[in-house]
Amino acid sequence: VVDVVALGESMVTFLPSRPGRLADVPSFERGIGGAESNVACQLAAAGHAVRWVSRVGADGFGDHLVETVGSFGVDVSSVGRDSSRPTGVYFRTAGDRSTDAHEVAYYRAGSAASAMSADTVDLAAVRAGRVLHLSGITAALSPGCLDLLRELTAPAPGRPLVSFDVNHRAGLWPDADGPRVLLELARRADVVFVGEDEAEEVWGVTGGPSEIRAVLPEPGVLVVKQAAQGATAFVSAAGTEAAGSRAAGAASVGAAAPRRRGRAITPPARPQPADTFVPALAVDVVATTGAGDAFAAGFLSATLRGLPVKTRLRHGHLWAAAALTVPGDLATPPTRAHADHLAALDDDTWE
Ligand code: KDG
Repeated sequence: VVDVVALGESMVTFLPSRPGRLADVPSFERGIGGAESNVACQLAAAGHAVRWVSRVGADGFGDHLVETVGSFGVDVSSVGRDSSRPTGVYFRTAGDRSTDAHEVAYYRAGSAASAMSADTVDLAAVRAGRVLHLSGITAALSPGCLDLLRELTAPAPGRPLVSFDVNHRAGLWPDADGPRVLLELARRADVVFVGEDEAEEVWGVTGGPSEIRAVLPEPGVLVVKQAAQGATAFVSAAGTEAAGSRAAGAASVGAAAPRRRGRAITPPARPQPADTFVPALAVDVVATTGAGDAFAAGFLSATLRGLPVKTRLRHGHLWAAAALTVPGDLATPPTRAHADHLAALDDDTWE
């Protein structure tokens, strides 16, 4: 049984040898990046059965990605190779420690992964897990990729639990469609991750977690990440029972609940379910890239284990703390026993 399938583009990543502007950095060290494969690698490192579905070029960088993701124990047998399109790469700078402002230069237009579509990926392999993890990055890659995400998030009997990280990357959207498309996809998912600052940037929502929930009431679980402050989860009674049990494999559920579509961004006039806030851990941040992916992986790991929502948030923070303290995207998550021990500490210790 596959626990989680993650679908998305991964790239060879070039990390700077020293701080400074992209124009000045003389050399870079090779790593790998890709929001969805980051989630996959960390879940696999923590012992979950994980598959990554994507496409890479028939080139050395494609080999490197497949070999490296595979070395975490991720099933890469459904990653397609494209001999006419290259593997994407990107360069980034170290950024400013206090503001985290860094430069990113993508070389991914026309990449092998941008040609993902319902015709070029194995849909049965994509839908075979208990959880399907997707992100808004894929929606921006090409019209075919967007159609694929629409197909995978459409309500369907026996659909896996769909996890969606909004992951707005302003530089990837060729037009002004991003906000509308990301909201449409998020509304169709079961578990949604979004940053508080991200929601402001994309949808202009300034009022914090409750206001974000008001524009996104559909997902059974909505997690609003509030950077160094912490994270708030909203869990709706019906959605969450189904979501939790589907992921944990405790019960079989039928078709996803019918969803309302095409609504304007207007807060609905109905009571919102309770929220749970858990503060983040204070760590010495080395680089924030990949921390959101680590948080999602930790939260999903605890979801797969049927743990309560507060514990899921704590696991998210623990895994994110590991990623925040390394320069690359990927850190080794804490062992299950260690994370369980830390997540069980009392509220005073967590605050
Ligand atoms: O979340 C980290 C990702 O942003 C990084 O690995 C690169 O996937 C990436 C992207 O498209 O920005």
